[in-house]
Amino acid sequence: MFVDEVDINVSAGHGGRGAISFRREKFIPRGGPDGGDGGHGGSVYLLSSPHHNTLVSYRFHPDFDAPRGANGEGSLRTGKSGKDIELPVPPGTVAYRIDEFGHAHQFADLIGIGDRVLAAKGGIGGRGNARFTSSTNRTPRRADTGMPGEVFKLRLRMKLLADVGIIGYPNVGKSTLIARVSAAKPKIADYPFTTLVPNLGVVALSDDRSFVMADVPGLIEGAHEGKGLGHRFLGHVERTKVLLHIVDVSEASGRDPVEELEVIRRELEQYVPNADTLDPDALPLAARPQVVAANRIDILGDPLRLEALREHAAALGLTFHAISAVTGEGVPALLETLWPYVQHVSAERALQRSRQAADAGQADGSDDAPSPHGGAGYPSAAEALAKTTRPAAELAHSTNAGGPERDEPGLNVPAEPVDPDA
Ligand SMILES: Nc1nc2c(ncn2[C@@H]2O[C@H](COP(=O)(O)OP(=O)(O)OP(=O)(O)O)[C@@H](O)[C@H]2O)c(=O)[nH]1
Ligand SMILES: [Mg+2]
Repeated sequence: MFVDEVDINVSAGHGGRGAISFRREKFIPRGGPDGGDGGHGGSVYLLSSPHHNTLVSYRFHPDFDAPRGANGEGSLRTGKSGKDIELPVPPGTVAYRIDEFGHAHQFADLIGIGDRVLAAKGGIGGRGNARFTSSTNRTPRRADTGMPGEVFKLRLRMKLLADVGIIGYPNVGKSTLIARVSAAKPKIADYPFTTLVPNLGVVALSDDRSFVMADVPGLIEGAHEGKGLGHRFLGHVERTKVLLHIVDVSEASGRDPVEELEVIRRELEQYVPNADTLDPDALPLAARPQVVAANRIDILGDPLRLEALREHAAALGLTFHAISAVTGEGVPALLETLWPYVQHVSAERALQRSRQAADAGQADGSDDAPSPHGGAGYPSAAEALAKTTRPAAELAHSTNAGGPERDEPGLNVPAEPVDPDA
């Protein structure tokens, strides 16, 4: 099951009580206070994990309580701290705290693998009576009870990390393309709405270049009003740097290719991002760089259909490629066209971010590190996902479980660079 949003309840552990105790030993008649401190309560952390690609497990188990700290004891023994708990989430998960009015406030964006963010802090342990000794009170009978841990309602929203988002009508060959250029194995079939949840694939180019592509379910006219699968999945291309339109130029679609492109572009314009989840520096989807690929040229009858779309794209200033996702014709050139967009936008965002940092008088040269709290300057999705100590091939293996027709989005890393011409 593909679950990209859940609400969960987290409570950190209460701090343990401090002890009230006095040293009692033979020949030491009036030993001083020796009550130890209580242990700290366990905290709750969110951890971005490459082994997770859905939030489904939280739907059925939404409550998490970290253990309390143990009470302090005599002989200055501090209570044991409660064990922290870590909740694994897919990379790209945005976390919010929900206030009493039901408003969501973002506090973390777990982009890089291994990002770990405190969600609820455990209460500190109470002080034992040994801490209260003073020159005027040698036998304090007082200790702290320990502080309560933080309790929050959290919303977790997964937003896929991809550099390139493939969009288009249903049945135009979006999944066929991602299957061709990456190790992704989405279901492909000759009917609309074959793809019901987004798929990710890592595209490897020569010279160790790679980027992540997302194939999202098809759009139709009126998607913004909820037609078809609606706009729901467009949130998953919000992080992309470039959008790739796939347009079926063959006669098979029964549509005019120019009109098809225009419908999708209008749908992008109508897309209203969820204001509290959108990277404030991100361009609206309709203003993102867009590349147009005319697909199914292998079965194209009337070449004028292709030329009309080519001219239309040129008039819009969009880069255009004619491809066949089935035969691979034109695909390598398309991937090479996408690469500079992936690079260029990263560089632009990094520049923008260093300017902001300079403006804030805090340029520190460490700007390239991905911030767990989001903002501009994402690392490329491939970089973020590659921030793991495990080899890529193992990553592919572990995240690709479920067979070719699985329902989950997969991160599919080919062990060898894929030659789209092969
Ligand atoms: N001849 C030809 N057929 C293609 C090409 N690309 C895709 N197809 C076929 O078109 C059909 C639909 O392909 P999909 O990749 O499932 O299309 P999709 O855009 O992912 O469709 P949805 O998931 O429903 O949105 C399949 O039968 C593919 O084999 C192409 O370049 N040439
Ligand atoms: Mg598909």
